[in-house]
Amino acid sequence: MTTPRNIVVLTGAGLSAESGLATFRGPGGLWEGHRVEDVCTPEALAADPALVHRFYDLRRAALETVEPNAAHQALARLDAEWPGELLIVTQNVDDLHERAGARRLLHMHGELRSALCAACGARSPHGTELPPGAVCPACGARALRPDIVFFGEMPYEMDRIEAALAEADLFVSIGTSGAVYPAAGFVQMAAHFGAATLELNLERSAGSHWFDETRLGPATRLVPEWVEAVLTQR
Ligand code: BJW
Repeated sequence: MTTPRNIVVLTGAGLSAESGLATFRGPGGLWEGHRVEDVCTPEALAADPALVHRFYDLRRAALETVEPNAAHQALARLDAEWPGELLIVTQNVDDLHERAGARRLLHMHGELRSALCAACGARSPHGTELPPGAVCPACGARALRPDIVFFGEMPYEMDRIEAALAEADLFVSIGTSGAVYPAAGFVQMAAHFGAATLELNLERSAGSHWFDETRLGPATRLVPEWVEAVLTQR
């Protein structure tokens, strides 16, 4: 691999697993016993808003009990020290990347500490419980919902992500199962535009065969090792 200049990093639930936040799929996963795509939908929210709001209240409260781990900290170091372009695209709705200090970051699947107005589309910071019918600070409608991208909804900032992938010469995917699109397709898009591709994961993902290289192990070991190497090579 020649020395990269423009890097796109995609992160998933595996990055926060060692901080104590459950992943989605597999034994002990957040949605164990359910197909995520059956319960995480606008239809499920409409059918039982109290249940869905309560679920995200508990997830939001759980953020108080966890801390960024060595993998979040290594990516924040990369953000601070990498002289080229960098975009960290996280599918995670927790705030551990920013608490570690990352800035060149976007949350494509929304954020637990944000509320979305179903009436006007405004997004507002929201750190406490969010009952159904809470008032939107922008338009006054009683229409605030968790700012989470459900199945069938468009992820955030796709234009910006696709532009970064088109310019990337290195794409790195960390701790994601490759089960959910469009994120699962980023590796092919990056490769199409000529980027080298690297996967860091505890086990092979659904899309492992698309990557030039896969390294297996816990994120708290693999990510600091990779960041150290890429900063040393530059
Ligand atoms: C470790 C580790 C450690 C563990 N160290 N690693 C048919 C074909 C193709 C697409 C579709 C289709 N039918 C429908 C679709 C589209 C649909 C989709 O992908 N469905 C699939 C089920 C097939 N996607 C959508 O609807 C999306 N929107 C959309 O497509 O809009 C249209 C569009 C068109 C064109 C362009 C763009 C858009 C929206 C998807 C929204 C996903 N939302 C969720 C829920 C958030 C709410 C919540 O948090 O409760 O986002 S689903 C859930 O999955 C969450 C995650 O961000 C996402 C990905 O999960 P992730 O992060 O990969 O976690 P896991 O648990 O799956 O994997 C953990 C990984 O970590 C594993 O690999 C472990 O090995 C690893 N790991 N410990 C390192 N210590």
